[in-house]
Amino acid sequence: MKDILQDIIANKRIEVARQEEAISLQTLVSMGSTRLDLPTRSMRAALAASEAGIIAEFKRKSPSKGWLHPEANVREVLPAYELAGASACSVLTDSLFFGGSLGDLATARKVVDLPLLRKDFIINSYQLYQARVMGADAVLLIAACLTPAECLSLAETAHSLQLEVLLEVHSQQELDHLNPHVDMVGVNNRNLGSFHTDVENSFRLAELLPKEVLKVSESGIANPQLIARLRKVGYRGFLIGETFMKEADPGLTLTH
Ligand code: IGP
Repeated sequence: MKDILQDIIANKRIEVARQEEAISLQTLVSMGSTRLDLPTRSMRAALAASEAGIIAEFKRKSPSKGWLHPEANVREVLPAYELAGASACSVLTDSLFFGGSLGDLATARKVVDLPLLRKDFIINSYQLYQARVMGADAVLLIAACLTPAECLSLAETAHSLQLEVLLEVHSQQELDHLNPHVDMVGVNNRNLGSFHTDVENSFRLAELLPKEVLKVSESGIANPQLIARLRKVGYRGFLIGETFMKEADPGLTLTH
């Protein structure tokens, strides 16, 4: 079976090329100049300071689960996440596979004060500028989509735009993507190629992660007991989407 990640990346290359054709980098930067002058919020600091460390994700659908919440509205869900005590929010901006948009990110910026993560498949620097202009504070770089050299160059550019970098790894080998511009490392419990999800992956990799970097566990997190166990082995951030988004009222689930 062809790995879904290859399809996602192939589509992403076409999508970003089209976007760049429609709005050049120069135009994007001049349109976003007011935003570019504003400071960003530190997601790393918010997670380090919190006893809970929840990064609550806005995700309408996923390739593995299909539609979770087609009608979900950023204007309702994000303020509810904030009220319920989330430390940060993640907004999926991929449209074809996850039903999101950059508009969702821009709306998110208007309705909450929390640090915002642009969650997408970032393959070139144009997407970093988009993230910054639309109001993101941090970006996800996925090791499985990038070479270590690409990852370094994107992380440098992200930092030059005051965006923090969350590097996502799934295996020990991918730790070769670590570089000094990585602020947080996320261990994805889901294999993006096969969708197999196993939270033990975070436990397996915990001791191999560098001490100084803030550790995030991603995907398949469904109960507070698991979060307590993950905290014991050093994780300070917990990226949760499906558990919240499959409910009628995603924000409410976070309080229970
Ligand atoms: C959230 P879950 O199982 O709680 O919905 O997972 C998040 O970790 C997941 O959406 C994710 C993701 C990604 C999505 C992790 N890495 C990369 C798209 C791209």
